[in-house]
Amino acid sequence: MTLDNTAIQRLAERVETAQTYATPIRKLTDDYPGMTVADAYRVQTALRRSYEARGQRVVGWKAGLTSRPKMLQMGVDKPGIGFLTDAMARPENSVISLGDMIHPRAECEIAFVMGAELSGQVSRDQVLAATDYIQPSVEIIDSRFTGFKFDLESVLADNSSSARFIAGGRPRRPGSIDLRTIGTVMELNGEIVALGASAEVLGHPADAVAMLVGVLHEMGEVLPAGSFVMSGAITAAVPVKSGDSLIARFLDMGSVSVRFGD
Ligand code: OOG
Ligand code: MG
Repeated sequence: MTLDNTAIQRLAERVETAQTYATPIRKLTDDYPGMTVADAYRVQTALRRSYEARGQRVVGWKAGLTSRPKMLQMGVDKPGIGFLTDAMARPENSVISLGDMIHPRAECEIAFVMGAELSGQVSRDQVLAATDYIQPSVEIIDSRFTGFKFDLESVLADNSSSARFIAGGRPRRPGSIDLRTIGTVMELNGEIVALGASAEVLGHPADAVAMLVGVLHEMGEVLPAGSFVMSGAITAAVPVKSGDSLIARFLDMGSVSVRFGD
């Protein structure tokens, strides 16, 4: 840690303003080159507390940069986490407004709904045992940094680009399906724009949840029962614009459809 509490608070306000007004900012490390990953999570925590103080509720967490296609796309080689609030949730088959985002991109992800609390260093099997069900999901990310360009510290402070998320499709019990071999096809306006398989996510998406629980532990937090957890994009993220329709198909798990508006 290199930044004092005043700097952390100031950076959280800078990020919150960029998120609220959809105005791009320089990456935080341009002004604070000594910023560490621990500092970045302190900014993220300050941001979370601020949203909670405004009445938003944390309903889950997301892992990000957990697949090679994502790491290559963003030029970052380590995964991270972010929080999800009720204000970010959108129903499937709805029209999602993009006017309040800067440069949104869509991702196909396997989501876990937790039946039991998890904390500390946990194994893949412990994650699966604590999972009530898994479900297809789509995440809409929106980096607050100019040109969608950042480093690990900046993106973590920006809550890992979290913007919106949609759960849908057919929920499955974790024991009823091989979580490594779920094929995904993303169609944008009827064209296939991204193809993948779930093993891209750290070899097994439950390992991304284990990573996330470990990071939470370092932040002094646990993953509560009932949490909605996204394990990270399987493929590179795809830019979306008003008027687009998106269908994310998941092998043996149905699909998630949304349309985008102004
Ligand atoms: C960071 C967030 C990455 C994922 O699923 O990999 C993410 C970014 O790429 O902007 O949500
Ligand atoms: Mg994501």
